[in-house]
Amino acid sequence: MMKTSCISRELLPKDLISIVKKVENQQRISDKEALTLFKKSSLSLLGTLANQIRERLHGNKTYFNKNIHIEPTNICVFDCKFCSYSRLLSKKQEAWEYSEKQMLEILKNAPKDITEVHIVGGVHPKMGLDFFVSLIKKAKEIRPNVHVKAFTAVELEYICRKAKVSYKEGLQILKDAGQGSLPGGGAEIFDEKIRKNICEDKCTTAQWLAIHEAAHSIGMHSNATILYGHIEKAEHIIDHMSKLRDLQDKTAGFNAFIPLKFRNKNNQMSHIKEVSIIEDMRMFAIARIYLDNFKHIKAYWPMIGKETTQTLLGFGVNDIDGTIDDTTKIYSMAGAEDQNPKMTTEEILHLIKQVKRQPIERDTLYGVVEN
Ligand code: V47
Ligand code: SF4
Repeated sequence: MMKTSCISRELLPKDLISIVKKVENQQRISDKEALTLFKKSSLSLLGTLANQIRERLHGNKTYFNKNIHIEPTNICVFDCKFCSYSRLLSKKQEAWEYSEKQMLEILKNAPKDITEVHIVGGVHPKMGLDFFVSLIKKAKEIRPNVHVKAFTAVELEYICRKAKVSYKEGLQILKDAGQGSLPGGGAEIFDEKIRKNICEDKCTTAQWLAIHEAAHSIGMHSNATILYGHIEKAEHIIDHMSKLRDLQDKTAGFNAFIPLKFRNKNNQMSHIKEVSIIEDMRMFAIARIYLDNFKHIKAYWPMIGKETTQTLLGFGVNDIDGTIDDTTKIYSMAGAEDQNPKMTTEEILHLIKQVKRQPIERDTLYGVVEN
């Protein structure tokens, strides 16, 4: 039965009426309809629709976890124009390269109650499949109950190519070693032209999708991201989400969609102005409306900032990632406000409660953690 709408039809442009009706009736909207909605609707309409969906799926619940990041190296064979963090092999100033022992030390010293370690870094020719299999096995010996979410499709494409194994074989070897799931990085923008412009030498759209499909086929879940707010247009955002929605229809293996806002400090795209919070709210809201087969929309607070994260909880977001414990450099080097990202559990609870939402601690796969 159709729910009584709280959106006044008289105020809507004609071409939006049928689209709004569809969203309110929980019907899927087409790419064309999504584009019209994204381009033409007011911020308040997008927000109202996204929040209706968020509250239908999750009520006031807002998920977070207790996690740390390990970034094995910032040396990278690729040269993405938006990246502030990587150092080419030839340019080693400000570069780091942890040994296995150092990374295991980080894990040993991490707070006792973390449930996840997120391992992502640059693509280093010396860090191959064997190196990571050994790291994961030892990490699981030290902290058997900590979920290992590791390696973007960009790293995995390189690791599997070097090891001469298929994506499925490579992923199975990592799974057997103890890896639990994949993060969503490396997706950037799937449109071939824009991708070529901002990150031409790393894994292609088809490879990114194939790696996530292979992971899902062996029972490993993953996340998906988009890098927005640079040279892309609304069309590219919808096209990107369309490819994800199609794959999710096929595999149901994605947990969360995470829009990542382009930050412009210290990279080759510094001349591009960062978008405003209005664009952030529009991006997250259209994601919530369009991706009807994604359960979770995540705002990654170290990147977008704590106050914007709170605002986004009214624009479709129901997950804010974790406590982090000052273990990531990707965003601080790109100019994010928080130069030492960490939150205590009390701070994360306060952040969520302050906007009258209900904090729920989750594990990586969205099981509720009872304390
Ligand atoms: O793929 C790099 C992005 C991503 C910049 O799955 C930048 O739970 C903005 O994917 N401005 C890696 N973004 C991080 C990532 C991630 C983070 C947290 C949680 C999860 C998850 C995934 O960081 C890269 C790229 O899109 N990135 N440089 C920049 N200047
Ligand atoms: Fe390397 Fe990732 Fe930076 Fe691209 S975004 S240069 S793949 S570390």
